[in-house]
Amino acid sequence: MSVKSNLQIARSAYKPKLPTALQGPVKSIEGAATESVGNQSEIKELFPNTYGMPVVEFAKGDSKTFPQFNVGIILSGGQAPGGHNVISGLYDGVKSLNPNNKLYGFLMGPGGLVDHKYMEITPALIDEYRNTGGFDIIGSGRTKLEEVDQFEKGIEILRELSIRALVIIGGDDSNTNACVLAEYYAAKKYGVQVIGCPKTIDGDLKNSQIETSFGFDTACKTYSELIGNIERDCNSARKYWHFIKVMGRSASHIALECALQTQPNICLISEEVEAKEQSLDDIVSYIAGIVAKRAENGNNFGTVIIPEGLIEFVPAIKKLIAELNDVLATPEAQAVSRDEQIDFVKSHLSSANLAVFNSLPAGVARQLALDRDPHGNVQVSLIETEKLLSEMVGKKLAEMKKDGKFVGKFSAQHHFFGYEGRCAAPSNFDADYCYSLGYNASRLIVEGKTGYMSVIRNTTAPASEWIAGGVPITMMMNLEKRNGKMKPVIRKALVELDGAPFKYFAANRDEWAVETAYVYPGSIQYWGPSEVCDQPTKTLKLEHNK
Ligand code: FBP
Repeated sequence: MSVKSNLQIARSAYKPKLPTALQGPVKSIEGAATESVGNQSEIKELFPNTYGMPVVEFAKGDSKTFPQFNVGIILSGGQAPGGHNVISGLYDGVKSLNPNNKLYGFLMGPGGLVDHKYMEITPALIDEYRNTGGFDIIGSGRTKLEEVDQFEKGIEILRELSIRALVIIGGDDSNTNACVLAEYYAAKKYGVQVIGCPKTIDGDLKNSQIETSFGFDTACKTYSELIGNIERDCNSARKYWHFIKVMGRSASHIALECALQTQPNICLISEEVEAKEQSLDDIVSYIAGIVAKRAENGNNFGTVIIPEGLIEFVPAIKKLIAELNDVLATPEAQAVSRDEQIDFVKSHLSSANLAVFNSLPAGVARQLALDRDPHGNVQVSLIETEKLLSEMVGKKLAEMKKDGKFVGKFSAQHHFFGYEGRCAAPSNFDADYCYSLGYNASRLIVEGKTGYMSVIRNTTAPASEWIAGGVPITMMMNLEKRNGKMKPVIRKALVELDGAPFKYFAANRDEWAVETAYVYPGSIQYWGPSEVCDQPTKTLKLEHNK
């Protein structure tokens, strides 16, 4: 029998808050026809049945009765705090429409749909998981749902279980796949709706309609607690520079939010590195310069936050990765054995990219050349950028010492915070937000929507004032190159250098570099004063001028 912690027991009684509009029967208010964010004619041609649909907002409506229906749910991709609350919100939502409705969970991600592995979500099961972190209720996976065979295998089980709608909880790639599936089922008139839910700790699934992806809040608060603890240790011992890499495969939202919360001496932002066309040497010189400046004041310690995706944003390395992706996508590359792949890749790179490839430490070059996730992304979480940078900074400082430009000591510690935060018990924000997203999805289903993402807005206001509705997924799409081919994908939201969060950081970072201006956020609190328990991220507040 599993034993629960006292916190888990107390937390299971928490009743997530819902927007007022969802607390009872709803009516939907539809806006004007929409357009995709880019490549409008191509996206329209690819999605003839789901393109151009209006944005939908829910308001209080009249009570109605609904015939019984069943719903399926899939957790896709990396874990994010609050996934269980999306499921409990959806469960409560579909039961509120008709108590005989059933919710089925497909096991271990989209693969569960294809392989017909599922379980019914029962009242006892859902009660075990309310307000808990993790995706373990049904498991998650990264199978890419994109082949007609998979869609056809899916419809077999959806029909067998009389499932009317499938909810896919995922990031940009998984929601792109949800949209492709929605379009396919609509084109075939299979009568199954597909609804997406914006998940990812990375925070890069946001746009004019989606304010934040769920899990970002809790993950950032968890990492910020740990970074604050390290800062305090570092300010106590005064002998180490801590190089802390934080997750976020591509965008630097997590690094930036953690910096806003903890005020480290240095935080690198990948998007700025790219915009300023910085080389690895430029980055190393910047860090070494700050280490030297602090040493002049007798401060041989500090903290550096490094976004996980940094290496991909260094322009020379980005060019190399783009060519590697093209080379690896060819049938010849796929026929080559893994042992021979590095030699194959080297013999197919242009001379400029080969020079960059050869200049990288062997382990980093190997990671860039070989390991891809099923969506074709470089697995940046496996690249030890924090060690690479501290080693290079150490070398630079040794040279500076010879020239009398560095007078201190440099000793580094390394950390990588990623998995530590992805399954944390959701903060009040994520618990409420996720529950609302799931509950809201049930309303999109009875409104007959497909190819929509469940969306909750106005999230810097109290939950009762949140705005609930749906946005057509095609509206967020454009064409991008993936695995060597142009594909319709949801546009990833990177850190905007003219956005308020980055501007605030940039205006303060020089002071934080030299001063020891650390902030210690402490652990997530679930009970207590609202300014401690119910605050959204600093990113969200700055973006909304709060
Ligand atoms: P999602 O985009 O699927 O939410 O996952 C994001 C992420 O947590 C990244 O931050 C990280 O690079 C990656 O997953 C790690 O993947 P894995 O869980 O497969 O190790």
